[in-house]
Amino acid sequence: MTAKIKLLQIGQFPEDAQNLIKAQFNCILPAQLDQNPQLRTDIRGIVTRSNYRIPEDTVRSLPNLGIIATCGVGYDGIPVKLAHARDVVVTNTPDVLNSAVAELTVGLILALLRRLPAAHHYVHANRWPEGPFPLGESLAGKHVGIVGYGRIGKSIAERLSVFGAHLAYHGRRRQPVDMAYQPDLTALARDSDILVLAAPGGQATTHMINAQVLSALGAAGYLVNIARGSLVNETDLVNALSSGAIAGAALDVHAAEPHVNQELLKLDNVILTPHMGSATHQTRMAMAELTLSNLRRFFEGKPVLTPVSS
Ligand code: 8YV
Repeated sequence: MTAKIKLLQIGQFPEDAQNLIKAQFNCILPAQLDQNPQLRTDIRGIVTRSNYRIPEDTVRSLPNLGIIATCGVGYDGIPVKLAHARDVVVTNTPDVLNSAVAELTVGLILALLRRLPAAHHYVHANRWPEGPFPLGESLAGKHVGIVGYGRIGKSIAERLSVFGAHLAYHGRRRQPVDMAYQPDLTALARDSDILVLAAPGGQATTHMINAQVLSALGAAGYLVNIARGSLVNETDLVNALSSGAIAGAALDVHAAEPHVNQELLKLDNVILTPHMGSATHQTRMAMAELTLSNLRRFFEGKPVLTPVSS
């Protein structure tokens, strides 16, 4: 029986996905590598998750590294240029998670507009006899601006159109789609009731949501972030939420995961979830299987299924 190929595993995987990967590869954890540096020459690949950062020194320290496979669509935590310069293949898992992330986005929007967490606690605290819970807002007829119109942005738009929302998008370039394109982010915020962030993380989008954009979104506006915490200047967001410059926000992603900005915890007009956009059994298994397919094909000398190009 041939020895399993050794991979450096960065990040924890859900149990079912972890078992799938360990059945086919020998997963070495960073702590093991620190204790046994001689293992570095044995490591042929890195398997990771998209919300983990891989230091450039890690890539440089593995002389026989051939592939970095991330279980997730985002690769802003991977030094892709360095990897490619060293002829290391990088793969991600696009498309298989579009529906799950889009579904959560719709859920967060409805939770904000209808104040579902507060309504739940109102009944649980036996406060209903005090009188009816305050009226909420309809999604039908709302103007929703989508920032980042890639695979996930498109999946979100498909679902929101069914709810009768009016849609527009902002991105690096106009796309051949039947939807209003707004090249100016502040203008999109001004014209939106709800601003949904679906753009990739990275230097180009860091803090793209700042005090100016939030002011344009306005006192009746809502911000929803299911992309990356880095897109939002959280200090500006806390100020906007605290002052009423915007009505509310729902954040599934955060600047310093798994730690959340403590100022946000003091506010009652923000919904916070733990980076769970793709966190369904079905989706995470599909992501793990695609990650494994990429790894297997690479080591069999075949083209990987979903290479990262840039
Ligand atoms: C999480 C995501 O990274 O796919 C992404 O880019 O942000 C999410 O799916 C998840 O932890 C992936 O394993």
